[in-house]
Amino acid sequence: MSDTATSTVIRRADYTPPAFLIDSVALEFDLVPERTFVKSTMRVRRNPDAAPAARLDLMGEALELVSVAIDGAPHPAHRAHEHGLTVDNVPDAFELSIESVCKPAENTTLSGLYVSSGNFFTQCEAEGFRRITYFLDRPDVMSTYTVTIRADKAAYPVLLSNGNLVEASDLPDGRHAAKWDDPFKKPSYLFALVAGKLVALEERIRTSSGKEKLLQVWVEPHDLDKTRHAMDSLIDAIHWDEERFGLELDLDRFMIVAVSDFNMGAMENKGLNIFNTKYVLANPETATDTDFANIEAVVGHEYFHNWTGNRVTCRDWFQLSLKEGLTVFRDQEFSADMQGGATDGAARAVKRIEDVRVLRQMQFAEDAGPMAHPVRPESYVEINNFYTMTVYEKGAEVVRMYQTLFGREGFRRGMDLYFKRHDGQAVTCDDFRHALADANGRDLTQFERWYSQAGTPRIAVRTAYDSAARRYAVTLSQRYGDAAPAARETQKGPLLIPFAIGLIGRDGADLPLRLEGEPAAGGTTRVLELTEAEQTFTFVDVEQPPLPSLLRNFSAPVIVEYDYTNDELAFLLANDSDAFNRWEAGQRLATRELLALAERAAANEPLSLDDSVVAAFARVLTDESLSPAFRELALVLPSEPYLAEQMAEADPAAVHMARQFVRQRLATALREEWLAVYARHETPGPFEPTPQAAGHRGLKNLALAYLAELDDPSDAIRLAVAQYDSANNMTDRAAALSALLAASATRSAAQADGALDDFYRRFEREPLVIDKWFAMQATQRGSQERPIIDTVRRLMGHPAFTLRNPNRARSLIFSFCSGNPAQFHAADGSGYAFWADQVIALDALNPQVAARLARALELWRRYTPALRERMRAALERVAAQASSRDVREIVEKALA
Ligand code: B3K
Ligand code: ZN
Repeated sequence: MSDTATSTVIRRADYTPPAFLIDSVALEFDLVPERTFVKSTMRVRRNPDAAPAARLDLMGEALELVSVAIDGAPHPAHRAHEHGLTVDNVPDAFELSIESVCKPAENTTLSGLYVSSGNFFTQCEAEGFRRITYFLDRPDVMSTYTVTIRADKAAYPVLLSNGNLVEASDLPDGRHAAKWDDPFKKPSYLFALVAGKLVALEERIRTSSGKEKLLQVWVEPHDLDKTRHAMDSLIDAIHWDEERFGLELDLDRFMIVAVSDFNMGAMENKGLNIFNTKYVLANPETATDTDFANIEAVVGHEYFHNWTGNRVTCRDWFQLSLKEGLTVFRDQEFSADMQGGATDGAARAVKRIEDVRVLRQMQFAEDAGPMAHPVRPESYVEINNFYTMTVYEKGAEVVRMYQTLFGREGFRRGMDLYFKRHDGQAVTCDDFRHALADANGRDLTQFERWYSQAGTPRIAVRTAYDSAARRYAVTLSQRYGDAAPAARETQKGPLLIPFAIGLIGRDGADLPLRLEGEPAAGGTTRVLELTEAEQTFTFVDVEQPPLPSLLRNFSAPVIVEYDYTNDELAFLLANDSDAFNRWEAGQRLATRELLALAERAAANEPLSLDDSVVAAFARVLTDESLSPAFRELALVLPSEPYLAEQMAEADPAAVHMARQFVRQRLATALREEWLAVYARHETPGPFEPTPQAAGHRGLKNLALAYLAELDDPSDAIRLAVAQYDSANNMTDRAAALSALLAASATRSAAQADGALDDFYRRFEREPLVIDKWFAMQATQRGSQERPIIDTVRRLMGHPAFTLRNPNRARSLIFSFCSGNPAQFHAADGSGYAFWADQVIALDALNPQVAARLARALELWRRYTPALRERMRAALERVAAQASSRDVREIVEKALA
């Protein structure tokens, strides 16, 4: 094990302020791929609020030190070591100059300064700046930056950094220089540099105060025709933040740059956002409706960070959710407003359902496993492992609960106070909570538990109707389930849970709500505040026994336990005025059936599906008063991983069998309806990227997918071939290809193979589309005779495959390991052996990406005994061979 792999645990409780501050930095880069020379000149002073230190300790990694000078004179009292640079004998305030060299061309970690397609890019969050120069690389050290970049002009005509361009000049020997100045103080993780052969789509806009701003989306020249949607999304995001939060763009120019080698989605560097191409490039031929929506969301997310993250940043990395949870909440609201406006509840519910589905499938699972941690973690080994569903998605739910408690206006008051108090500062989650509390005159002490306790709360609901007194009592009790030990030790007491509820009468209409003690009835949805372990809320004047609609709009990230009958669920699915809960009722109904079927499948018993379930789905399918997007969501069965997670012992094969059985039953029983829906929701004419048109495409393609499940899939094949050939957009073309792949599981593979070849040839020059081509094959249904691991292994040898590009690695390897559970969890353990090989191979190149893949097995203890043992063996092999801190933390926690 190398020294960098030793597992030093960093604890929140150990936070101390930095002993020194760096007020300003002047960076000079001489860009050369093999050896880039960096000179950093810093104004350093002792921090009056910290204990005095004997020496200055700077972080540095993978650097070659050239020289150290203080106030212009060489300073020999220094020592470079594996983790950085120690400088002794420093005065109280001084100018520190450091010269060093880094090696971008050999940097496969994609953290720090690296080369992609011959261009230079940086990624500094969380701790990449230390791979560029020696620094106090922690978010509570905020400095102003000026950056001078020098490079060969022909090879790197465009030179970008944060802030404003203040100088550009030509140098001897075909080199040139650019100087950038960022007027805002920022932590080092927001530094960015880009250099290379790039072109930009440009727009000039005026912000609310009348100032003109330059917006640019930079890409490689052949991608310029795919930048319009990102630019439109950026403009929408700028206007939205002005309207909803009164927050204006503060720089004269705002740039987005796309890069194809990138570890995650995008990065909010001040004024110079760097994006994975996947979240920038789109036109109808290459991008699906989902891609378009994701681009809007991610462009919004990174832009919103300009205030929530950059202007007000995190004191330390334990506070990550301060910026991430809040910014995810903001991007969710942005997307909902773009989809449905502020008022169209049903359209907004579509976005809410999509977000909750991700939360429940991914975050609830994380919270039940060895990586369980609070929204504000207490410790970490490698911070990059804590960019998690909990910090992001559960964090966003925690922020949403403030808005649910205080309303939109109250939430806005809190935000305003937060910026008034903390603009320009590095602060904590407590500071945010205090701003919300003070602005609304509330004590939110108990609410802190949402930040400190891990695990998913369960709320058991009991109801009692007293017809003589016309009273309806709702008793809510909260507890954590059988949480993983990592979560259990954080659980100290009951939470403040906003629990939205409505009561539905016999005719399906909402009843007016009056709680005991209230003077009159008001409204039809009430947010109950559960603060105790158990509490009873009594509604009065209730004329008839109601059906409760619980946790409307998913008002808190919890699991609700209430025994509805199938008939009641069908009634809610048909009638609830809360669109989220209509969907939820259908999911509950399906989940219950599917889990019962999975148990039977595991015991080799015959399967059958209740007609009432088919009837409930048929009603949704044929109800033209519901939006197509909603119907699509309601007709998609709960995912296999989500179902497996609900079993006492997860059995992916049984879950797959049960889910396939229900899909086939719904396909067969409703064949005519699916065909009719397919025909009715075609979108002829020119492609329109609107949410409405996307809704039609989504429902139509779902119909196609169900038809492909029929024993005789000839209808699906006929429709899919025609759709593939005539498609004028990627949504339809990809859906047709998927349907052909699905139909090929029962029928001849000829059409599927032909379409796959055609697809590849057509899009050979579009890497993001080729990623789809790999992913579709990795996630396709297999069988005993045709295991998909064989396809995946074969595709690993395809000339277009490479482990070095994270998108490509994800498209094949991650898609198989996380997106094809029935095949990945093959009884012979072949999937796990493959997983171990790939984690180890990736670890040598890119620990961050390897660690993500490593997480695919973390829930191994939840599986059936035979699978569990095979998973353990694979984990142990990785534990013995992995060298990075990133992967070791994951596998060691899994095995502990
Ligand atoms: N803040 C970045 C994530 C950085 C991840 C570092 N491993 C993107 C975002 O959440 O906006
Ligand atoms: Zn973010």
